[in-house]
This record gives sequence, C-alpha cells and structure tokens, in this order.
Amino acid sequence: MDTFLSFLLFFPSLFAIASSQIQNFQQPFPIVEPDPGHTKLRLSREGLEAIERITNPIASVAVIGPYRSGKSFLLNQLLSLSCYEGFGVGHMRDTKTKGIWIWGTPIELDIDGVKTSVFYLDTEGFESVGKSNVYDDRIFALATVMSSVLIYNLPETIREADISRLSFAVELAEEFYGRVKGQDVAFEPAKLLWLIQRDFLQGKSVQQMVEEALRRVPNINGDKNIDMVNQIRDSLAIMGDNSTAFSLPQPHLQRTKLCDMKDGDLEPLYVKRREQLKELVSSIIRPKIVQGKSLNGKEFVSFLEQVLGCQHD
Ligand SMILES: Nc1nc2c(ncn2[C@@H]2O[C@H](COP(=O)(O)OP(=O)(O)O)[C@@H](O)[C@H]2O)c(=O)[nH]1
Ligand SMILES: [Mg+2]
Repeated sequence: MDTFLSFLLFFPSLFAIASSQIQNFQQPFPIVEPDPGHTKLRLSREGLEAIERITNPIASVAVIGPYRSGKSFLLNQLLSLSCYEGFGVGHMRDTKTKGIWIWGTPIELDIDGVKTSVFYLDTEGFESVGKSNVYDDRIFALATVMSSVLIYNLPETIREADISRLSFAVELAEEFYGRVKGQDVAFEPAKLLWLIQRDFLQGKSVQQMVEEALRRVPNINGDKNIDMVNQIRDSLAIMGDNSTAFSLPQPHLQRTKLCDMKDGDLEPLYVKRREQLKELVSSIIRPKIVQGKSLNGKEFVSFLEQVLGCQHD
C-alpha cells in the first residue's frame, strides 16, 4: 500500500489535530487560562473556536462566586447535564476549574424574534475568606465583560467582602472596555443575578437582603471605614436597576452524592426552584451589546481579544 495512504489510515487523528478542528462540542472548553504562575490571563484557542463558529448573536450566562460554592454543579443543572458530562464538580476528578470555561454548545433561544445563541461560562471562583487579589478580580471582571447575565453565586448570605469584590470587578470591567479599539466604548453592564444558595433566611426575602446590603449606611461621625464601604456601594449603582435576586434551597443533604442523583432523588423544592431559575434566566437574557450592536461569534472573539489586549496565536 502507498505509504502515505497507510499513514493516513493509521493516524487519522493526527490530521484532525493539525487542522485543530474540534469534533465534539458537547464538552467544556477553556476560554481564558492563567499562565503557570497564576498571574496573567490569556485566551485559549479551543474555547474561541467553539464561539467563532456561531453566526447568531451571542449571549452568555456566567457564574461567579467563591470556590466550592456549587458553581459548576449549578451550571450543569441549568444545562441539564450530569456531572460526568458537564463541567467538573468539586469532589470528582481533578477539577479545580482554572480561569474561565465555556460549554461548547450554546442553547438557542428566540429573543424578541432574534435567534440567539446562549453560552454558559464557568469560572474559577475566589477564596471566600481573606482579601481579594488582583488575579481573582480579573477573572471576575472578565466574566462581567463577557456575560449578558452574571450570576453571583453566594452561599447563605451577602457579606461586606462580597460587595467590595463586585465593585472591584465592575471598575475593572469598565477599564477593560476602555481597551477596545476605536472610540469610546461605553461599558454595558451585565444583568446581575444574586443567587443565594441554601436559603436559611427567615422572614426576609433575598431581594430585601440584596437591597439592605447595597443601601448606604448613615455616617454622621465620618467613620473612614463606613465611608469607604459607602463609596463601594455608590460605585455599584451602575448595576443597580439591572439586578435581581433569587434563592435556591439545598439540592439534597448528602453533598458528595449529588452527582449520582437524578431529578427524582433531589429535593422536590430544589428541582422546582431550579426550573424557575432557568425561566428567569431565559426571561432576562439579551444578546451581548457592544457599541450598540450585538456580536456574532467572530465579533465576540475579536472583542475578547481587544479586551485582553492581545492576539491569540
Ligand atoms: N449542599 C450542597 N452542596 C452542593 C451544592 N452544589 C454543589 N454542591 C457540592 O459542593 C461541592 C462543590 O461543588 P462545585 O460545583 O464543584 O463548586 P464550585 O467550586 O463552586 O464549582 C461538590 O461536592 C458538590 O456536589 C448545593 O447547592 N448544596
Ligand atoms: Mg467549579
């Protein structure tokens, strides 16, 4: 047999790799990855490929929040995927999500008569204790820049630190917008969805909780700390009208077995609320708008390249 032909027969996958054509988009891909030192972020080819092939306007839902707060599990639930197919969930596999990941197949939605492709993004998350750091803030900010709906996933309650993290992210996101070539590109904030998991609240609704957390605190004595926190709250005003709150109860008491449970095994109230959450997301999502225009896959990627101030190879 012709040697080249036999080579092709035995190593067909080599050619698939060389042309870097992804065959299966039913999987998660990295889109923004940290360098080994975990300081800089760069775009990653695979995730961009998944986006570039889309010709519809793009919309996306990103989930951000502390490590191990159930972000990846939630995304799988929203996409109706098991942990084995979808984003890697905590206790299984080696799955500390690094950077930002995308589910390769968007969900098609008709939004005001426009066929829109909705992508779901998973993020690395930040330490829930201690100070925020530049790296975590950048991931948060990039998720803010990319998404049309930003789900801020918080366990149990909203703390002062959660508010200040969000305000850093919003400021950074504005800065990122400033990098887009050409004229002034006005920052288009994502719709913010405060998702309070494991709702132990009594009497108070999550909407009230968010309003209280964001309300200015009177400061007659000019206390510096209160002043600072009030400034942070002010800087979040830009997200103000765009925010909604929602709560989810525990899916089941046995955390580590969640991945082996089907809907029938999960708490019925959880399943009901999860379905309501899906409907809520579909009802508020809109295509990502930059400079007054929606973006198709290629335009979305070029927007990301400009925001990150680099070209991928
Ligand atoms: N009790 C409880 N556990 C959860 C929930 N969501 C996820 N988990 C579990 O918490 C762990 C971390 O979940 P994961 O989705 O990987 O968190 P991530 O780091 O925020 O992406 C896993 O063992 C999940 O099974 C939840 O809503 N309630
Ligand atoms: Mg995760």
